[in-house]
Amino acid sequence: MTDKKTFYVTTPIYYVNDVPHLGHAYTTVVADCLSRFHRLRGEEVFFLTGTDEHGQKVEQAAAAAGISPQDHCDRMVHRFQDLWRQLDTSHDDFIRTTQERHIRVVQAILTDLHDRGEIYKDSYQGWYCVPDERFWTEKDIEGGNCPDCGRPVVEITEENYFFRMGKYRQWLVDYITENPDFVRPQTRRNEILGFLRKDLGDLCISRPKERLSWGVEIPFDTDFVTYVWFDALTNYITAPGYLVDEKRFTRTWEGAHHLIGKDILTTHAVYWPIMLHALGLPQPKTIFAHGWWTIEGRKMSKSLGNVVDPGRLAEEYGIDAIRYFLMREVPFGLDGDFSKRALIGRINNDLANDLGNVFSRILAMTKKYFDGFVPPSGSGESPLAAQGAAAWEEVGKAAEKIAPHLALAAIWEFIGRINKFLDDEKPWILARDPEQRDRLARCLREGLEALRFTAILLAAFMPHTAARMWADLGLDGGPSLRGTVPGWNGLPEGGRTTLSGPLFPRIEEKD
Ligand code: ME8
Repeated sequence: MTDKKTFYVTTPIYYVNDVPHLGHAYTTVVADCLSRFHRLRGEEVFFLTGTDEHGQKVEQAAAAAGISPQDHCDRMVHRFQDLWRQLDTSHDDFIRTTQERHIRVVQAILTDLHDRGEIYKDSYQGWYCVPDERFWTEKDIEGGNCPDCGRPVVEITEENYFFRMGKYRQWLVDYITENPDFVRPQTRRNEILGFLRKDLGDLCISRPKERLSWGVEIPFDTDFVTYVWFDALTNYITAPGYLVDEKRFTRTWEGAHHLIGKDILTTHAVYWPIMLHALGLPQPKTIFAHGWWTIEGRKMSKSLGNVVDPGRLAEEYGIDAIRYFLMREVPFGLDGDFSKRALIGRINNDLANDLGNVFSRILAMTKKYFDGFVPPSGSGESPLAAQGAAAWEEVGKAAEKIAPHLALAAIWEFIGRINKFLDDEKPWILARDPEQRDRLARCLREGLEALRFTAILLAAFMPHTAARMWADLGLDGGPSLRGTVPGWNGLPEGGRTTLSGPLFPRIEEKD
């Protein structure tokens, strides 16, 4: 038996204290589309998301609420879990850094690296902001003051543990240079290579418990806890079974793709690869850092009161419309701006006009001229089959490249072809002439077949819409392939179609 490689995709594990917003939903939705696409092709998939639960902010928020940090995390984690349920994301696992399975792995890694001399103890000099309880380095502080709150900082020297990261700088430069798809897109790859031109210091990976106690305890020195990033990054190997199920781990890890925002590029493209390398583990296939969403041209922030709740948005406009907008509006990797106006524009033009219209036109004519029954396929060639196959191929290439905008562009090109086919054939005119009955049957049959094919193309990106199309076409189950590519002529003759309402009603723009 051969072990098939798994397509493994991760999102960042989000800070449990944050209110989930559109930015978090973005990364998770793209990971969901990729997962669904690879599953549709019959591949083994592992899709991981979760929450980052240790650190000072959690400790402080719990203290303010008068509860233990663990109770605080247990309360907060639901906000993410509920949102993913509401958005119907298909993750296979949800990891929390406070879980026993994770703590065990973090401690095992620390012990392993310490035993091999990759971690050492040293004294550390820095500038401490007492009211903020935060450490700063010499280059952070501004005129002797905290860069965050502006109050004076004090110089502190304390003992800490360090990871020998600096000696791997050249190794990492060579690895990134030899593996052009490792850090993506190209702009981020260049950014990291630029960052690595300077000397790389060792990484302080501990905090004394007197300063921070809410963290994973260092197993060989219980006066310390682990620095949050060392703990957080490890989640990516805990979940697929590192040190617990080596077979599953190896099979999954070989196909790892990390999706992140550009805000956390250095931790993922410098710290993490070096941690893995020092552990003797292979690198993930890709670290893809996408761009940043602003809202109506402004940074999303609590103080501006413009934080977009994706759950509310989905209630108002539908999950699939939001998914479509996020993926189509901006090429994955670039920054984007969200506005209601742009969202409504996409819904009215692309979803209601292009997709919705072609769907209702074909089903309405099938009802009118064939009482809703699928006409026989007849002989002769299928004018749209080759274009459908080409769209499928483009979608596959786009998924490989992690370019969901290109996948949707290819699908919409196909939808345009179907609309054009109807405009050329003019079934409403054919219907007036009884001698053209066969041609009318062939035309509508072709249109229905193209809609079935479109449902398959859309299944990973807009799963609810695809399922609804599938059901209205009188098909059982959900959109699926026969084999590894979707065939043409999958509609059973005599099947009964229904049009249960518009796929995407137009939205009136309010001023
Ligand atoms: O950084 N536009 O968690 P976090 C696009 N716990 N994406 C955005 C965004 C925006 N405006 N805002 C947030 C952490 N994101 C760490 C990660 S991983 C081992 C530890 C998304 O809650 C984007 O994916 O701050 C970004 O990288 C992530 O949320 C940051 O989430």
